[in-house]
Amino acid sequence: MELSLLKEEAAIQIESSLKRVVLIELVFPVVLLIFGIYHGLMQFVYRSGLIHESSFAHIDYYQGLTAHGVINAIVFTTFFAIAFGNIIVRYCLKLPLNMKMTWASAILMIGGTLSTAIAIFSGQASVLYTFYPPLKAHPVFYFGLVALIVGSWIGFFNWIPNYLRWRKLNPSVKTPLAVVGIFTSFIVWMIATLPVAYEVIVLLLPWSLGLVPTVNVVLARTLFWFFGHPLVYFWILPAYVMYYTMLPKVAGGKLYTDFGARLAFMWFIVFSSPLGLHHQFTEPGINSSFKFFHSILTFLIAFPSFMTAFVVAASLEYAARKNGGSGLFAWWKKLPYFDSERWLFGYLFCGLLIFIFGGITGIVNASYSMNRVVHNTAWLPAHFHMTVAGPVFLSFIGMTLFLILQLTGKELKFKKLTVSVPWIWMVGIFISSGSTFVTGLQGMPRRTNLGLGLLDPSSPMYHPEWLTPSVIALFGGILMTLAMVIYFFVVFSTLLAKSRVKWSDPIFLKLPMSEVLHDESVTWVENFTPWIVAAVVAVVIAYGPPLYQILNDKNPGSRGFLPDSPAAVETK
Ligand code: HAS
Repeated sequence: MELSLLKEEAAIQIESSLKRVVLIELVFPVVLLIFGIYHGLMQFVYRSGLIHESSFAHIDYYQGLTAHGVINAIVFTTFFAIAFGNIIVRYCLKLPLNMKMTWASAILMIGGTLSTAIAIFSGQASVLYTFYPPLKAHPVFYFGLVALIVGSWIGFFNWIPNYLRWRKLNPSVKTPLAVVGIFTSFIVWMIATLPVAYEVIVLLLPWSLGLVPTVNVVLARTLFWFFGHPLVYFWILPAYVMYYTMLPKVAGGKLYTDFGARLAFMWFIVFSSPLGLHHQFTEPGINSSFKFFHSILTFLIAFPSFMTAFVVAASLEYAARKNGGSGLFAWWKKLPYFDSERWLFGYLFCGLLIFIFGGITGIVNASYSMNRVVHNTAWLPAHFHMTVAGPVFLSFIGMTLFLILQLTGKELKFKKLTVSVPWIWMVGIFISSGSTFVTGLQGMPRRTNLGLGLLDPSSPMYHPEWLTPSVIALFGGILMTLAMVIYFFVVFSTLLAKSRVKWSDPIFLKLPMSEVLHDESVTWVENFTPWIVAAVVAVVIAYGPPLYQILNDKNPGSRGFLPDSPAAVETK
């Protein structure tokens, strides 16, 4: 990043132990991403009808899809959130972290990831990233997930004493906005992971170990989506931290309003969780009035994102005008879109552009009646590639590279190539998701190896009208893969290059932290407690009645299944 951009920033000396652990938390998932991205490309290949096989290179379609989802959406995001949180909390509160806890968290997460990976790559956990029953995985898969989640809890708990100490030392100062954002993300994570921990430990593990013959599918899936939707806000909130606290600075301006950002974060705490039934509109065994209630609540969670759109756009306008922009629209020209000294801008900005469409399509999904048209169709992966693979993924890979440079003291190699990554990725997403939105509306199913029937000319199920859009989607997927090949090339050649500093030299960290244009003081958005209490109340109201219904239904339970057979597998 341009040195002048970081010139006025406070430099915080980072303990070498923290440097090591954060680098591991950043680089380890990037290495796994190589597999995650490869299996993403293979999804496009299978789904374009290019091959008519159930596996490729000894990896089955569902095995590859599971690897793709688990690595990209669960492992990469959780590791990044912890690494970024460690850095934000250390940098903004200026208090050293308890390193034993930091390492314990990282080791548990790595161990968990490896055991999950063993289960997936040995073909014993082809259950997709949603892992909901009756698909059944090897116990090692579930143990791995538990370790990953518990490791992330430890990472979060480790920040709390520092926060409380900082509050004592600075009683009349507002908590730094970036810390508020990271804590919001992990408060949402805590609320979300409790039901999924129950699902995995109490329902799935005993079933997978053969201790009980059947599992309550409706209960398990309800607990999963109790986790699954707030999970998406756990993903997006670190990106929002960057949009509010760093993007304005990188663009050359200031954050437009501090109050707007804090209100958005607090709103996420309350409304991220009580709405997961919008993933289960078609699920039998849940009263439709509960589903309709969750549909209404879902519209409330779009509010902080709409607000973010306005606050970030206003901050960008301020930056562009400071850069010499003028006029009603002409100021857009004055943002550093392709500035190789401010390469981080493209990673954040392209994500925002993609998210406009991810957000609109989310609102379509949430509308109870329209959901009937798109549920379980190709529309869904198009939606989530414009959310988790848009703003989340681009901001995370951008910040990963930024932190690697800061922590190693290395110079960025191939700046122009670095700038090109988010733009190529964005074009790839627009092409691939654009055409899958269309086929989704025509009823093309998601999570399906289309080459085995629907896109096989020799099959009676052949849908010739889906061929062209699917090949266009494949082209988009190839562009996305190209962007990532460039990204890996930049990251690894930077990592392997000679450093300006010795490994043992002290590291002084500088983050591009934006000043605030309107620094309002509004006390009711400056305290977590009332918002957490409101979140618990909202969860009880939204989930109490459906859970009561599910638990009181006479549910025979289900035996385990594998994705390629309609017959149950025997439980021992
Ligand atoms: Fe979603 C399914 C509804 C947001 C991820 N979602 C999914 C799945 C994933 C996912 C992974 O109601 C699939 C799960 C599965 O495997 O089955 N989603 C929503 C709604 C929102 C939403 C209402 N989703 C996200 C985010 C995700 C994500 C964020 C990941 C990070 N989603 C649903 C529903 C389903 C669903 C249903 C289930 C459907 C089904 O049938 O299964 C909202 O939070 C979206 C609000 C967002 C906005 C956009 C704001 C725009 C911004 C950009 C501004 C740009 C600027 C640039 C400033 C309102 C902030 C300036 C440039 C200019 C040119 C002005």
